[in-house]
Amino acid sequence: MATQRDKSHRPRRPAEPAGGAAATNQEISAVLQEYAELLAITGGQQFKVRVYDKAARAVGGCPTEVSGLDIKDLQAIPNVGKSIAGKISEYVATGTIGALEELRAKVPAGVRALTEIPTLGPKRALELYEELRVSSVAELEQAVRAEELRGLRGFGPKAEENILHGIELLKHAAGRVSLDAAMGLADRVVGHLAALDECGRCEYAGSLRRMRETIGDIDVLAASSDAEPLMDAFVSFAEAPEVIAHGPTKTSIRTTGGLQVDLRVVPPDAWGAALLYFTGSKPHNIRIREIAQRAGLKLSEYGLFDVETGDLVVSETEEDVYERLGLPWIPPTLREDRGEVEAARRGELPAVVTERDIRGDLHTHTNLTDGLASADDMVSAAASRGYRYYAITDHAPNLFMQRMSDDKILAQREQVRKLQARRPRMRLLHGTELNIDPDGDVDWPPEFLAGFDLCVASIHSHFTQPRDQLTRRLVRACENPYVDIIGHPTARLIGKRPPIDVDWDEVFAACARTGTAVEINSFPDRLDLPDTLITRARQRGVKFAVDTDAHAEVHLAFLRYGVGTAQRGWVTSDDVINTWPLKRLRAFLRHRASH
Ligand code: DGT
Ligand code: CA
Ligand code: CA
Ligand code: ZN
Repeated sequence: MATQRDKSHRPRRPAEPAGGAAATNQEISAVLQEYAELLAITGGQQFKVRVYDKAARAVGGCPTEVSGLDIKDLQAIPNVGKSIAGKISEYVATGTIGALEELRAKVPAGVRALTEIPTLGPKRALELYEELRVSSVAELEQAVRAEELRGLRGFGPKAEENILHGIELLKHAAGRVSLDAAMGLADRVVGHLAALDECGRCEYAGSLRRMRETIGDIDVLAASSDAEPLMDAFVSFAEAPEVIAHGPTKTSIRTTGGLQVDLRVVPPDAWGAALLYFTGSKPHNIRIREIAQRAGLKLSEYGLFDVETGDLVVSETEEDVYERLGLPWIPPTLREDRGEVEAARRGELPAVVTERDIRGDLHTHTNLTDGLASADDMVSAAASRGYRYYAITDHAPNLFMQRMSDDKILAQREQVRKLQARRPRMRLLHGTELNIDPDGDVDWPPEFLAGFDLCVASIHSHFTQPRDQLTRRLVRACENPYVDIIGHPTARLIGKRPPIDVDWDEVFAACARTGTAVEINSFPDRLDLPDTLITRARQRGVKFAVDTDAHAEVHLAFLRYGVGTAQRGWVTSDDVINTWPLKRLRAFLRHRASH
């Protein structure tokens, strides 16, 4: 998935690939996506725009490193023909694409600035640019507020509201990137440093370790008695052409993607206190510093000290520090000062769900609809993760562009049976992702729904209905005895589409009453439910399904983000239906249909 960073900071590779680093799939995908958008603005043919768009998604979901493929193998990627394959290899070799540069030159910078607004398509951006002569987001905001759009054809009050909302989203997301973009980079940096002889422990800290939904900058911490080689290796990190600061204990770089990474090197015996400090959050740190103070101690990134003697008390591990303060170790995902310190003190910290607890994925797609891989390949990938069960839930017919039919889904059911015969250790479930229509109805009648092992139901359209209608819509979906899980409940796309406006307490009450699970969707641009709503649902006794909504094999690994989000909502494994043994899960699913 693309990052939330605005596109003006989008990865721009220099003509010479920096330090010979191979382009990542994510980066190539972003370049193809940009090409599609520029084509759309410059009046390129619709079908061509769509092909580039699909190719961008296919590259993003490709299980192998695209930069290592030759022209022939590139064309095996869905929607990548000869011409796109040529562009990809041009990009890998030179760091740019001639045709892309031409398109970039054609589009006025002002229009590109306006398309940063997530709710404004390229066509409308161009119209506004030409009609109003506005060429920046700020100018457009001013024009909307001065009611200058009122005279334009096709821009009613609803459009004004949409634009202003998009500008809000943009401001909110500015400078932050998705969890996945940050995690990929952090893993590479940590791998790069950990390979050095001088490097002891090395971990990322900050908001990334706490799994916040977006990341401002990456904080990497390393333990070493000899910091210099680490700092030197860090500044020569291939993806970082810009060094912001280079010092003996802290060095900061900015990557080609525009993301800042801070490295701090601490002596090995200060590791625990430093990791605790730089993991944050700041409010959490403040709370535990207060506890230290009351005990006559002083806590800093260097350790826990006795105030009177100035002696170091402990600091080697986080556990040491917490323990000396009378606390159990608190998982990083809980460190937001949302009551975790009090709970820890009382010995009431939740045993939050972990990735290891998850026994299967209950929301996944295949290339029968908009997935990129076959059922066979998805099932193999699931099996290699050690899952005990796995559900295939392709889109149902009312999402028209997916062209699902009764025949196709029944044929898939047969195919799943055959795959099952070859997989005695993993139970395959045949399901579907239904569309909750504006009235709360779903695609198929009860008789047909009864044939599925499970049904996820999600909102994919009419996101801006009034609050009471959206609420009723979700409640009705819960009341459908065949709906087992509400998929990506708020329908938000982080930085792109706001969450729907719903009375969540009413919906969660309906979920609890009807035994409908709520999804925690792991896709990095969804993370839906968000952590604060998870807490509210949990307090009402709602059960959760932590799913990936995978559209490619690689997406199955997004699970870590869903689990992290669940942890941020203090969810335990008992709260999550896909940690349960198959028998208990089946009973939960059956119970629904017997209502
Ligand atoms: P971000 O980067 O905006 O996504 O969020 P964080 O939490 O990673 O924030 P960042 O990078 O500014 O700082 C990393 C951690 O360092 C932060 O979570 C807590 C710690 N920290 C930074 N400045 C302070 C401070 O002034 N006081 C305390 N107690 N902790 C701080
Ligand atoms: Ca940070
Ligand atoms: Ca930082
Ligand atoms: Zn969906």
